[in-house]
Amino acid sequence: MKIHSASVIVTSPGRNFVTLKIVTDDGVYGIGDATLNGRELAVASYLNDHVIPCLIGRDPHQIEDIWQYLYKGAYWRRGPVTMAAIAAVDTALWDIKAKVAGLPLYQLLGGRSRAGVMVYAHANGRDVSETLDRVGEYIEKGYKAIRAQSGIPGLDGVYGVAKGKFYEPATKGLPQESTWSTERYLDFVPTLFEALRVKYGMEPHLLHDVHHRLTPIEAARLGKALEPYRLFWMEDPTPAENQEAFRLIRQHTVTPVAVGEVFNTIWDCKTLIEEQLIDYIRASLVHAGGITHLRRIADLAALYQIRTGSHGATDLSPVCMGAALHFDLWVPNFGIQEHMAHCPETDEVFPHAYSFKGGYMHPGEVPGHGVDIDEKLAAKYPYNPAYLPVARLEDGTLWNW
Ligand code: GCO
Ligand code: MG
Repeated sequence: MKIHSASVIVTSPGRNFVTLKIVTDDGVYGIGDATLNGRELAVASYLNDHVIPCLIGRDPHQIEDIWQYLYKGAYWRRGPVTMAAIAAVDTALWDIKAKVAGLPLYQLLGGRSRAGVMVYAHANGRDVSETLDRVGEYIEKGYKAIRAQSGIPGLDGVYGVAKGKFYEPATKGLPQESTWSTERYLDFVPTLFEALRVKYGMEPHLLHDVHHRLTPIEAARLGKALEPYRLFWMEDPTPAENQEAFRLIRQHTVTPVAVGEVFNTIWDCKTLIEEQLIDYIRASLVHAGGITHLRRIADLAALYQIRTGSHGATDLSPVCMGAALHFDLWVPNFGIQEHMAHCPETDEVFPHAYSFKGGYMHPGEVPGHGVDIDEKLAAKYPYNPAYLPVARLEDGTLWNW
């Protein structure tokens, strides 16, 4: 069996997605997600101009060798563009292998380790009372775990809070600017979680995303202040380029910490894992080199009782979601999977076998990863350039969004 051809499909059914399709000489095909929010065409070009020519004629079953060839063979290692491209190839090849075997992908990884994959939903509101309502709606729908974000008094346009009904941070045109104040945020967040625990009790798992906004000592303070509300996790409390920074957070709080949605390789989390500075590793299949590399990260994390909590925002396509659910069903040190529902247009372009029931998702039993792309429909949604916002402090200093 040989790789006969490969193509990149860029489509925007509600938001932009980049999808790689690899076709074999037997006519079997696999697809992989290569979406990098706000930098989509860089990955499309990397694939079209530099990766696809190297794939033609190779044996699609040699997933590991192809991974190493694209990683080591480029000489220039790591980085989000490279790793998203490698991930797309890897995911498409696992899809092909599983289709040829006639098995759902999780069976090739070692079979299922659990009955279903616990997912967390996103509840957000302009103020505490709206966030309380949204959390209540997700509890009604059966979710066991809910991430809560809220507008902050005195700030407009806070991370994670929708302007309309549907939260999507990337917007058309140049990046939007928002104002950030750590002082206002730190005073406010514990009041949100206090109100949530008063209203819903201790049972639902509650999560919160700090979105890289704090310094280590501020993150330590927040973690400590949130301890009475027993968060499932506090996410991205400070930027993680400096992994050692998390030592300081750990000295002060037992609130569990989750990091990694912007990581690309095992090197980004080596210290965090080996020194047990985090509790959940959030690397995603699409931005951290596909199943082949994510498995390596998860295995390292397992040595230290760190569990997975893969990124699953709407800027990861249903292809990533489907493949991630196979991974989650297998991975022994699974923690939780993020689930931010896609809009109906996206779901139509990417028909999928995965489903949700009672707080858990399942990848389905069809051979492969169970997600397809309707190319005719995809062509009706041309690329629509959009950027993520930036944040500035009240005095105008550029901050972390
Ligand atoms: C999350 C993330 C997202 C990111 C988005 C950036 O935890 O889901 O923080 O909301 O902001 O993926 O493109
Ligand atoms: Mg996040």
